[in-house]
Amino acid sequence: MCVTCGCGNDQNTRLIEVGRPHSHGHSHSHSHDHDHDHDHDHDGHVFATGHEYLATVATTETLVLEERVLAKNDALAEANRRWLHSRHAMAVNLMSSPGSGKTTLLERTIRELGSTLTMSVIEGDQETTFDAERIRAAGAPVLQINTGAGCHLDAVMVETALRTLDPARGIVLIENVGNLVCPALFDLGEDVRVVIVSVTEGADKPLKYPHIFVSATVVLLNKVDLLPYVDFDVQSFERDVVRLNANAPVLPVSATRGDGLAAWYTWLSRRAPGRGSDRPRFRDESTAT
Ligand SMILES: Nc1nc2c(ncn2[C@@H]2O[C@H](COP(=O)(O)OP(=O)(O)OP(=O)(O)O)[C@@H](O)[C@H]2O)c(=O)[nH]1
Ligand SMILES: [Zn+2]
Ligand SMILES: [Zn+2]
Repeated sequence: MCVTCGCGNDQNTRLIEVGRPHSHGHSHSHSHDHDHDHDHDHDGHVFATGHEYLATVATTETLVLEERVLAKNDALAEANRRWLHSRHAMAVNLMSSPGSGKTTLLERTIRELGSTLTMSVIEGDQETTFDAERIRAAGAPVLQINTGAGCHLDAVMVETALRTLDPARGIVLIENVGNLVCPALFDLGEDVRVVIVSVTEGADKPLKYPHIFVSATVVLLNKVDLLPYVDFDVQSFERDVVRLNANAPVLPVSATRGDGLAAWYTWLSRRAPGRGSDRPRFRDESTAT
């Protein structure tokens, strides 16, 4: 269950190796027990009463549950990070709204940087293996996680995926479920958080959804090829990102036309294990001579 929005059911999560036949480990029964109290007064406020009352009385319990779920997730994420570092690999968590261009950016990055940087991919979507098939065609090892009703990936899902993927030294790119809200709360064991916004979404996103920007390592502004056709104030977007997180550079890119991708490749390559000067210092290296 997502502690942010209360949706989802982890039992429906599926791990799929694209290209191999798979069987469903669960039945597709979708009958729900839905016996809430609906004290409708039929004045048009049809979702009131039962849910609002439950929300009030459950606040304390929800907060305790939220803390426990997140603490457990954080511990597992730390274990994922250590496991990756022990094999000279690191994870990059890509987060955005649906359709901002995560898979397009990954496809192009794999095609254009794959000869100099070892990359593998974990794809997160509620349903389908569409994205994993695109990544496979681009030439990288990939594993698809389908979260069912889940709105984000978590450290348990990534741990399972990592053990199946068995990534080599290099970078594991994790495309999170398209959602600008819940993924922000869940550390997956990554060293780098990439937040992607496309210019068609509007420049107000940092102020409306601040949490994901506060935790970003870098912000990519995608689809800049469409700037002539949309009302998007790049300067105010950049100003708002800096206000929330002065450490996260904003890189304007077009994943389809190629604008700004050289800067993205340089930024990413510098952070890869065994490269550049400002890459993360891994514990097993800091003691090495
Ligand atoms: N014009 C333009 N279109 C783009 C760009 N990047 C991606 N697109 C288009 O945007 C649409 C969505 O791209 P995806 O890469 O599938 O987006 P996504 O973030 O992976 O989507 P989800 O996995 O559904 O969350 C596709 O039609 C892409 O071709 C870009 O830089 N410019
Ligand atoms: Zn959620
Ligand atoms: Zn995608």
